[in-house]
Amino acid sequence: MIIHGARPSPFVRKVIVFAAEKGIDVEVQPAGFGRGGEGYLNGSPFGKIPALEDGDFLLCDSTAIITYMDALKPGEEMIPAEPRARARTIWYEEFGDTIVQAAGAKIFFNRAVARLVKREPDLAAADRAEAEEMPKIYDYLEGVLPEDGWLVGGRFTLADLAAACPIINVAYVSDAPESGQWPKLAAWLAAVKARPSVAAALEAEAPTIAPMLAK
Ligand SMILES: N[C@@H](CCC(=O)N[C@@H](CS)C(=O)NCC(=O)O)C(=O)O
Repeated sequence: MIIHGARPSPFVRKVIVFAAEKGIDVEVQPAGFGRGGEGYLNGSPFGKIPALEDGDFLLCDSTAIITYMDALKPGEEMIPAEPRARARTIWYEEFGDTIVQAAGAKIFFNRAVARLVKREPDLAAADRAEAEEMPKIYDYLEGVLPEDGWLVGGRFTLADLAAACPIINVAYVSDAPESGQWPKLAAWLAAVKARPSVAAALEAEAPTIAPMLAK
């Protein structure tokens, strides 16, 4: 199975880690901004990453890809079956993909990606998102994180993975999430990053991240 995309994308990281947690082998092939292999060009009609290629089956969108993987290997590893836990897991995935990513991308894109793709960074937009949008997200997480540290069911699930992925990107270029101002958030983020599947993904993306962070 091939994942087309750039490893540091929160959506790409989400499917890479999800696959690892499900015991599904994936090969990651670089793609993005309209450039990549046939599987990406044909499988992602709007040029977004990730795209999936499984033989002759092409699919885009991280949530669709995760749904496919979960159906291939049914089990509760990442998506609980109990109705309320399952629904809350999907809420946190949606929250990560839309609310967190909408704010986080302004910070990560403008402080890390723009220069690399030869676009003019809007640093004021990044500063505004950091000062005005992200604190509401951190406050929310600080309020909902249980004492055991995981968002749903007392264990690592898609909820933690999806909500954390865009914050991991923000943390590359902003001290706030790990500053200690939101102690439960900082502890949760550290626990997510320490998860072997996530740690392996972060190690694999480090060479791609390094030039983005170079002064
Ligand atoms: N809903 C999609 C979002 C994918 C997405 O927006 N990916 C970004 C990278 S983080 C992208 O491809 N951006 C390039 C573009 O918008 O042209 C998913 O879950 O996969």
